[in-house]
Amino acid sequence: MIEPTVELLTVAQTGVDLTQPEVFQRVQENVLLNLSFWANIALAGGSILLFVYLGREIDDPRSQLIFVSTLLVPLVSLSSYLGLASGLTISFLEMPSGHALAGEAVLTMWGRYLTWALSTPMILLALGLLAGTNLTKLFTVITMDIAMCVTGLAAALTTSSYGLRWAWYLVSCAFFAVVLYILLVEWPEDAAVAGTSDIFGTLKNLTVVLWFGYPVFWALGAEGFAVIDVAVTSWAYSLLDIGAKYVFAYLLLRWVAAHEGTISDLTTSRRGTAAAVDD
Ligand code: RET
Repeated sequence: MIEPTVELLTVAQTGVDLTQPEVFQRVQENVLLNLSFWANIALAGGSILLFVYLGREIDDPRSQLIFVSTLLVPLVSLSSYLGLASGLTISFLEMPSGHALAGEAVLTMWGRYLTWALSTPMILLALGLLAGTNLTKLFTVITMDIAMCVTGLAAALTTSSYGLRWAWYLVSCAFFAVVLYILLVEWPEDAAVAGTSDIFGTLKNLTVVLWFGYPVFWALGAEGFAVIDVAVTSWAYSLLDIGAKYVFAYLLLRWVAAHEGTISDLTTSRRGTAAAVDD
């Protein structure tokens, strides 16, 4: 009896014109899917309180900027998951021919890709400040990252052609490659000069490994090859989010709160060198 239920909850027969209350109803009926949202809402709420506590005595302006950008990660996340849980940022989209679920309306959590365009730049801003990088690299990584999220959104929302869904996906991967280059090649050198190599290295590894998971699950999920179920994909994203956002932010803030001097020295020494000109 599992078959019809799954069918009903992930694929809607008249899906394309479902109203928001109907989408909400379907999300509620799929307990696994709904839990993947509410677990993150609870974790984001707890993280916000913990982070405010951790950052309560940070005085140095550069450390404060890292704190604010890190705090924005769970704040955006809470809003993002509320959008999904309420059905506001979910649509049932009819898949084009060539797709494994061609002609059927598939639950698409497009709100995720939209809000990543707000949360991931905050992660990168915090990491870049920690590495003591310059404005050019910060601007590059953040704009490429936003482009990655927006083209990922385009991949998920394209219903006219299966080939074009994957074309958008590849464009998004190209932007991702630039982000990876800066994370793996440019920033480790900057962090070595800044004296933040240890913590930067840990956070860089966590970020690179977990961020790779997102395009993999996009490809395996209902939006790509449809090898795995919508609720399982949603849990995969939710678990990746827990590591890439809350664990990441906790490790970073704990370090910044204990090493404010290192960050503030970085500001002072850069001011006294030609580095300011690079900015
Ligand atoms: C998509 C699909 C298209 C190809 C690529 C993707 C990459 C997504 C990434 C998302 C990271 C999200 C995070 C969110 C935290 O709030 C859009 C899935 C490359 C890397 C860390």
